[in-house]
Amino acid sequence: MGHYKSNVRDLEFNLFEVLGLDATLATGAYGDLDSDTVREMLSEVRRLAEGPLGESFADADRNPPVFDPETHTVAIPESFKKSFKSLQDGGWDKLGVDEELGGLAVPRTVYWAIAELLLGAQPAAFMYAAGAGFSQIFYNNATEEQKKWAVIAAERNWGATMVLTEPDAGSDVGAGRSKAIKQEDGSWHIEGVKRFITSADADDMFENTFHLVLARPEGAGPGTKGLSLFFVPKFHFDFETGELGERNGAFVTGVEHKMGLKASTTCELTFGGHGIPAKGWLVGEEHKGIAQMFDVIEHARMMVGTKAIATLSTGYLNALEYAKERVQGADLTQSTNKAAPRVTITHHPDVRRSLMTQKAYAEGLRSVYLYTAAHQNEDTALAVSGADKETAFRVNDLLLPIVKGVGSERAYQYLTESLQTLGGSGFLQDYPIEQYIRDAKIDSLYEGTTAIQAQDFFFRKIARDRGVALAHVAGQIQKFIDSEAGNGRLKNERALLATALEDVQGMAATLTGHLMGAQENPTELYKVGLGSVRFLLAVGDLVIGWQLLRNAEVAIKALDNGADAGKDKAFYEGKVAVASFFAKNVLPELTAIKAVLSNLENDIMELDEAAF
Ligand code: ST9
Ligand code: FAD
Repeated sequence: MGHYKSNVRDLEFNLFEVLGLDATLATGAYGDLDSDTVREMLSEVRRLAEGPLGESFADADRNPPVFDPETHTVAIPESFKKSFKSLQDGGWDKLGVDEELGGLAVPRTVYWAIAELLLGAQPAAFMYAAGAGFSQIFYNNATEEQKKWAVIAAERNWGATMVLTEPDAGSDVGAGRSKAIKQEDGSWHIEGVKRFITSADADDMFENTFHLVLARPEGAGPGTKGLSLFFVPKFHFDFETGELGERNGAFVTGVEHKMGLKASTTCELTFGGHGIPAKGWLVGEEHKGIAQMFDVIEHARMMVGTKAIATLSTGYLNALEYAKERVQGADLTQSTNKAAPRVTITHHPDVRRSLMTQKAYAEGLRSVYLYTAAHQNEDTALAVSGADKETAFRVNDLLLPIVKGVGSERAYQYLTESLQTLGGSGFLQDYPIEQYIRDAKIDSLYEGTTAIQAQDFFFRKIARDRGVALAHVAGQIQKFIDSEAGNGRLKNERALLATALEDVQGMAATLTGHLMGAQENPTELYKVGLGSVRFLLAVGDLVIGWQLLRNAEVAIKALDNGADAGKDKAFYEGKVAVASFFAKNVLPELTAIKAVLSNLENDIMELDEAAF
């Protein structure tokens, strides 16, 4: 058995029993795709993920890619390349892209469920395999002529990158200094140094790689709005046949040594610094770069959140397996009896508390990302929350910082509980959890740090949206609170959820008050900045608690209908227990957060830096 432990049963529960995917597929909107096919796909990807894909997980960590500055290339371990090939050979890199690009259309819920399995087993492979997805986004933004290039790139399995960051432009993408100089033939020369570029070199895994690069055309204005997006291939190619030509002037000039996710190359990429111009082609229109790049970023943020959640889930399942076997100490009620029989650690209350917390965040966040994914298609959004096309779009936008920001923060936080469950053994490389923690740390950093997610969430997704999406989600939660969900058995939990909803609404009102107050007194805005990460995490807990209770409602119905005495019964009982646990143990904490946010002061903003 490899390191990865999937939870396909829970994925199927969410897709079919909670989100009602059968009904959507029965409309024929996705061609021949039916529930059986989706189940087969999940079980095939599970075999891949638990088998060849995850096989090189530890090896590629201990023997990371090696950079050769002479040739500007990296050598990636053979074991990893074999794993990557298993993903590509299965055609999973093409899932979710248009048929024109060689893909298969599936609902986004199915896409992300499958992505969870791949990301949990070998996240770096999923990222290297993003070329077809990038081709799709390039295709959607491209001119008529460029659409053919996108098809070529997808057909020939080229790699792809997103190129924003520079040494002095990280969170502040608009500070980027890379230039684009227009040429007479209609192409552009890109000049500058980009930093931290994922997959910019990939050994021989691809014959070519195309970079989607943000650069500033000469004379363009400052900030993100002055940026344009350019298609810059590693090798030039025949625009009709795809046949490769000369080397283009974009060279990898360094590969970072990292804490984790080592199999994924993180490169410095220099444009036009080696005697060969780095030729690029403007994607679509000028000065649309940041909006076009956000088409990629939105997918990538969803990917990062799903990666983190996938890792927490396998961390929890590894911890659970260990806890069921590890014998240590006596039952607490027998602690004075020195001859009492020794028990497995699952008998200890604190281990149970820890395991149940891990289960709550892993399964709750899974439901959150799948609920979000359901708002990425018109039909599934309508079925799941009654959202029309416009509302679905806004709800997806609202929930993305929760999937990414909350998913990454909570995964990292509770993976330490997974490790703790193993005691000292958790600290060893004999078990995968220490690597999970190292590999998952990046998720709260790239694709916008948590601070950036929290500001995006409040300023853009709530204030600028005038609270429309938030009101839609709050309305769904209120509907659940007012319902008879649980047939009398979730009454207490629904009351706890009602308090949590009021707490979060109070927090939103407080922050909005500071935002309004900033019109008179600009420093009021600092208070939003001081409270925004806490607010994001609090809304995350509310949404997780609600999703877990929705799951419990479905589980109670299944139990009432006489679920199988074997595995199914235990599964459903677990759903009810975890929802109740979260409602009683986590949701009440939001009342304290609300109190903290209602007392925000600017004292630490006024403090001299020397006093820190
Ligand atoms: C990175 C990569 O970290 C890490 C991993 C790479 C892995 C690669 C593999 C990926 C696989 C997944 C892809 C598969 C694809 C599958 C497809 C299948 C079909 N939403 O607020 P303003 C836009 S990469 C949408 O004034 P500032 C919008 O156009 C590096 N759009 O911001 C807006 O104009 P308007 C990642 C948004 O103050 C304009 O930006 N780096 C959003 O100028 C300006 O907005 C980062 O993420 C949004 N949420 O700039 C940087 N927000 O307002 C983080 C903004 O008119 N920093 N726009 O609509 C930020 O996000 C900053 O807040 C900032 C600030 C740069 C936006
Ligand atoms: P900074 O922006 O310097 O942030 C430092 C700290 O200050 C953070 O805690 C941050 O939250 C805080 N901060 C900064 N600004 C604000 C603010 N306005 N308000 C509140 N707090 C703030 N980039 C790409 O373009 N393509 C890639 O493929 C890519 N892959 C990556 C892979 C890895 C392994 C890594 C490490 C990075 C990658 N990045 C990539 C870059 C990544 O997106 C940036 O590192 C990230 O956006 C943060 O930028 P920074 O590192 O410069 O940190």
